[in-house]
Amino acid sequence: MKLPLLLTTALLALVVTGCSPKEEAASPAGPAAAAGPRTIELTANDSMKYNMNSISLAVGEEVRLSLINIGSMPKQAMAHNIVVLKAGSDSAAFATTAAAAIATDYIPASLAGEVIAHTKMLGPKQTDSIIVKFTEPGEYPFLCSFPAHYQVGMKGVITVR
Ligand SMILES: [Cu+2]
Repeated sequence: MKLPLLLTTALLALVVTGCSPKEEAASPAGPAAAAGPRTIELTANDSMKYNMNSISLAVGEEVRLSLINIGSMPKQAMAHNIVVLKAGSDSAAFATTAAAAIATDYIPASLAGEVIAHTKMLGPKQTDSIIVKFTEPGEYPFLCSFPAHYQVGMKGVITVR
């Protein structure tokens, strides 16, 4: 009769300790590090707009760039991605070449060397993310490579300092 009561008390004590906010604050490197890199959430919509066009990062900071297509138009007519290019890349030229690269989901093989990372091409309500880490300061262009979206304004810059 006494053993179950003791166990219950011990478990209760464990739960209380585990939930203590003081403990979390005391060891930020523990659970926080296990959760992975900071996430920057971008949205893309049927008006061909991202929710942000400039992102600032620290040199060496690892982040997850997550893109959600919040639109509802069919994928063949309105899909979105994020393509991050190397600093100094000509993003307008990339967009023009990419528009013809239908077979490779608008990522042109001939310019693959300029691409740091890219998400999948997303239809409505789809999401994808990429993890990036810049070891050099600079201005890194990003864009949506679906035909004509760059020209309408689906582009931006990741500034790394
Ligand atoms: Cu787009």
